[in-house]
Amino acid sequence: VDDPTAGDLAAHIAGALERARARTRGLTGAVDDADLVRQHSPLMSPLVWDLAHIGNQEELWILRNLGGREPMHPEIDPLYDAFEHPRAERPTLPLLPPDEARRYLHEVRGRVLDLLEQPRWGDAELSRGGFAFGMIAQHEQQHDETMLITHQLRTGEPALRRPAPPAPPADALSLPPEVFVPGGPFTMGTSTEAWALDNERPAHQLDLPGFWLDTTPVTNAAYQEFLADGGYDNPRWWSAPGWEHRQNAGLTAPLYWSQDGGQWLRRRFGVTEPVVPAEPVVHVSYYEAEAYAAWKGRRLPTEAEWEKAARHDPATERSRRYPWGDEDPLPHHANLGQAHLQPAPAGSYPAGAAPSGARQLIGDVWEWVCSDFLPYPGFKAWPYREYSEVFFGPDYKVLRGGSFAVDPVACRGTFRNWDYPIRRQIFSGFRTARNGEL
Ligand code: AVJ
Ligand code: FE
Repeated sequence: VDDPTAGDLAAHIAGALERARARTRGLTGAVDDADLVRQHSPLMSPLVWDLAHIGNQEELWILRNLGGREPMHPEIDPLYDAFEHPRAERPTLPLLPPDEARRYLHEVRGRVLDLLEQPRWGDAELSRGGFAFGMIAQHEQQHDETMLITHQLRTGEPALRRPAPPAPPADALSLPPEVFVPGGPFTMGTSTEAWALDNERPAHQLDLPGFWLDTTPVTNAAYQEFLADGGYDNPRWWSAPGWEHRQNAGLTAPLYWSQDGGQWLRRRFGVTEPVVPAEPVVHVSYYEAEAYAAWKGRRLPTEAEWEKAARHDPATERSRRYPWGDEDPLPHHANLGQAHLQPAPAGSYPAGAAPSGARQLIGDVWEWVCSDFLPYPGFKAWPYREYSEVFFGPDYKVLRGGSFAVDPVACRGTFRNWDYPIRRQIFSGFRTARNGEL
């Protein structure tokens, strides 16, 4: 989507919107209506809230703000404004019942596709490169990941079809444990990626010292060594806020893990199964990631280090869109788009490796980095402050790279996610780094 021609752009947009909608239908059609209106965790909205919120944001940004149309149902707007009601409160609101929510999404989408066929879409800035449509396709996919998190939190019989797990990589055992990223300048962020969101902008130069980075995300096997060594009981490895949280929340292992005799089990989408040693660890908080890294005598990478490892090409001295190059993600590059309902074994996706040799920077698990969520120099909130700007500051830590639940449209080498350091219902893992020269 860097600079497509107008005709291709409309087709590209229609494809991205339909892909998001097919996924939304799958996630909301997998359970009955009673399940859609139920709250499965106070951390999450009922699925029917996400559903109508998707339609409401599409109406707001495409039909009203881009196309200049009148509101369709102004009385429902406050119900679906994420800042008016915290998630825990949403089940008590007079939400649209599932059938009405589905009808609303269908009506909005019909009008959006009509607008897409017009020679001019409206507001010039929002139209540029199809940005407003791209933002809305990403928004729906982001809520699809949110709904997948709700599915994972949900108890009871499995509801989702589980495709076969990805096959292990042929060369996993011969991979070096870490790769070196040479020091020097690199370009962080973007000013040219048409559908990049405000917090990814603008491109700016940074000069970093060389550092070493884990070739792959930290695996369950490695994490289990931390558990076996009493890592959760030794304050030495934890930061002060991390240890306080570990005590208050009674953390003893990643979320969804349990022990049966000597064996670690995990619950995944309604099925309890053995923890697979070769898979990246997932459902850990920032504080757990930080403690593991300290125990290893290492640290979490900074956000800039992560992005340099994922994008910098020393041969051309420019930043790529993805670790493998500028080509949009294909199934052999990365585990994305809920093609599998789990991360792939560490070392998978050799075709998606970065120039440094690091693998799985994109897809599989979101990776905690040690940086707070802050604006880049020259940041401008656009098109609304509530996407990024209101979250900047020390309360949120950044996650990079996207999980198996992220669609390619909402994933780039520059994409930034953020959450509270205590959160672990998200598909979060990490890799570690250390200072040093080659
Ligand atoms: C970027 C994933 C933190 O889900 O809270 C969805 C994305 N913003 N609707 C979130 C978002 C508005 C956001 N994250
Ligand atoms: Fe939203």
